[in-house]
Amino acid sequence: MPGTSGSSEHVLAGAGPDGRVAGTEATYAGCMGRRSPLLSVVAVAGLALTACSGEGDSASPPATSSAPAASTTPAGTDDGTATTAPSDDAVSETSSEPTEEPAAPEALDVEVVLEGLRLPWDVQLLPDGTALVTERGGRLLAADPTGTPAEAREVALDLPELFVGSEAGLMGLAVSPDFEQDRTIFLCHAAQPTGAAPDVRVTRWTLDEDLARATRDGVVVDGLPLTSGRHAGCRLLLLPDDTLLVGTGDAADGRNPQALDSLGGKVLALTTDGGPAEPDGSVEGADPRILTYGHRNVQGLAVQPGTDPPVVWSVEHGPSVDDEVNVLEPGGNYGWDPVPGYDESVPMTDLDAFPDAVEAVWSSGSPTRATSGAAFLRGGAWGAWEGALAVAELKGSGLTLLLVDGTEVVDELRPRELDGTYGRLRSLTVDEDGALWVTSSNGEGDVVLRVTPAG
Ligand SMILES: [Ca+2]
Repeated sequence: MPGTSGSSEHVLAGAGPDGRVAGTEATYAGCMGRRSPLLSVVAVAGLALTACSGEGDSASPPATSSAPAASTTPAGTDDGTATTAPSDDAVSETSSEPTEEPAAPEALDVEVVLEGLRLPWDVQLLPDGTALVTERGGRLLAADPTGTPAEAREVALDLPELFVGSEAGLMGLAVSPDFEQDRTIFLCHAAQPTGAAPDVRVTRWTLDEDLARATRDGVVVDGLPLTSGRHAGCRLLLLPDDTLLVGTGDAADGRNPQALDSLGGKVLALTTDGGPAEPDGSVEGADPRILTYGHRNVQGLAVQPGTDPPVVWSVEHGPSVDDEVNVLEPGGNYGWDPVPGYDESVPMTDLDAFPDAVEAVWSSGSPTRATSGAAFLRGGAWGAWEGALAVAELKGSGLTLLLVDGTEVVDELRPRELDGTYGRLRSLTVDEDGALWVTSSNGEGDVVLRVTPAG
C-alpha cells in the first residue's frame, strides 16, 4: 500500500502481540530444508523448530532457494516469480512492548492430516467434518480426518475437458451452505472443451451419499480468460446469502483487468445459478457479474467475521513488488493496468492513471511473497490473534497474520511453526471449531495441515 508498505515491513521486524520478537523469525527461514520430522502425525512445530534457532540470520538466503522443490518443479513457476526472490528484508530486533491485549498462543499445534499429495489447491470441510481437497492435476479427494493421517480417497469426477498447465488446473472449491440437503459443491477449473476456446469456468456438482462420485449439474460461469495457464485465479467464496464470489486472474493479458466486458482480473458476484448477484451490476457499463475490477490475480477471498453486510477481503499476487490485500468495495477499480502488452513494471495500484482506484490495505512491499489463500481466524482459543487475517504465501513459504482494526491492518507477524517448515503454502480455511486448514504447494509430497493453538 503506498505510504504504508514500508511501515508494514517495519512492523514485521517488531514484536508480535505476544511479545515475541520477530528477529528470531528470520532465523527460521533458514530451516526450510528440515522437513523430515514434520510429517509425523502430530508435530508441535514450535518444538521441532527449536533446533533451528541460531542458524542463519536476517540475511539468510532467499526463502525459495531452500524451499523443497520450489525451483525444480512446475510449482515453482507459480506467478512467474517464485524462483527469483531477492534476499529477505533485513530484520532487526526491537524491544517488546507491554501489551494489554489477550495473550496470543504461545505455540501452535500442527497436525498433518493428509500427506503424499501433489499440488493440493483448496481444502473445504463438509458439515460432518469430511475434508474435501482439490489437486491442481484434477483429483478431488475426500478424507475423514479422524484418522491420523487420514486416508484420502478419490471422488470420481467426469471432467474430460480439464486443462492442466502452468498455474491452471483444478483450483477453487466451495461447499453449499445447504450441503446436507442439496449435496452441492462448486469447482473452478481451467477447461479446453472440444470445439470451443479454452477458458476458466465454475461448475456445479452433486456428491453422492458415499462420496464416491460427483455428478456435474451445470456450468455456473465460463469464459474467464485463459492463455498459457498463467494467472488463472481462481478462488471461490460463498457468502451467507448464497452469493458466489469468484476471484479471477488476468490471464497475463494486459487488456483484461480494465476491460469491463472481460471476466479476467476481477472479482465476480454471482447467484449460484450464474446470474449476476446484483441484477443491475456494480460497475457502470460493465458485465453485471463484475463486482470489482483492476486486479492481477485474486487467489484469496475471506469474509471478515462479525460484519453484516459481509465485508470481504481479497488477496492477490504482485509482480516483483507489492502483493496486495484489499477490502472489496462493490464497483471498485483496484488499479492494475499492465498495458501495452503485459507490462509488469506498472504499479499494482496505479493512482496516476486511476486517481479513484481503491488502495490496498496492506502490501508486501519488496520482495513479494506470492500471497495466495486467506482466512480470518475465529474462536477465543486464538487469543490476541482472533479476528486476524491469515494469508498463505507461496514464494514466502509461510503464513502472515495481519492483525486488523476494522478495515485497517495494525500489525503483522509470522507464526514460526509455519515459517518455511512445509514449503510453499496455498490455501487456508477455518473450520467450525476454529481450526486453520492449510494446503502446501511444493509439487510432490504435499500436505494438508490442521493448525490449532497449543494447549
Ligand atoms: Ca491494486
